[in-house]
Amino acid sequence: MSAAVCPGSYDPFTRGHRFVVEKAAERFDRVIVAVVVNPNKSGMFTVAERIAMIEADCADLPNVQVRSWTGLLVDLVREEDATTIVKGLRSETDFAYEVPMAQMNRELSGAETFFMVTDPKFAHVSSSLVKEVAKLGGETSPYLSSAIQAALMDRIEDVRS
Ligand code: COD
Repeated sequence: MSAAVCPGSYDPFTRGHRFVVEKAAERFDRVIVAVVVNPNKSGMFTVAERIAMIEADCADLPNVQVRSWTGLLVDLVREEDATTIVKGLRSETDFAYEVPMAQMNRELSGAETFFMVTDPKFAHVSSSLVKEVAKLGGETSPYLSSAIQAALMDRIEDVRS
């Protein structure tokens, strides 16, 4: 049974992230979406909130599970009995950032990283840019599910009030 881990911050989960997870779910028996906790960074959403949003967004993908992780990614890969890490690629900037991590992860544990080239319509989409657009009153529906869009607008309102 093949299993792959899709790690990320997912603050919040965008349609670009969803594209990668969906493609992975078509190709692996089991996909574990891991919200990787960065102890030095506080996000707009808590890890529990991110997990709930991703679970709702991926409810139609029965072989996708969502969980959090703190620590070395390859330890999660081992714990989940997976062999593969799946990452999304938007540009040569992502490529340059990801290749050393892929090489390190292979050296540490033998885990391979598969790269999913994103749909061109999501090539400019990142969680941080989408949050900025939302804060400044721009339209985010092309980049977020309607539930995540509503959660983001609520959070922005909470922070303002
Ligand atoms: N289209 C397609 N893919 C996308 C898009 C998009 N529009 N946006 C983002 N992605 C991809 C990213 O390239 C990434 O692969 C993934 O989706 C998650 O993206 P983000 O932005 O939510 O998450 P990042 O980039 O902040 O997450 C970084 C990780 C936590 C995945 C990374 O730091 C990591 O692997 N950490 C593990 C720590 C570790 O083990 N380190 C030591 C060995 S390297």
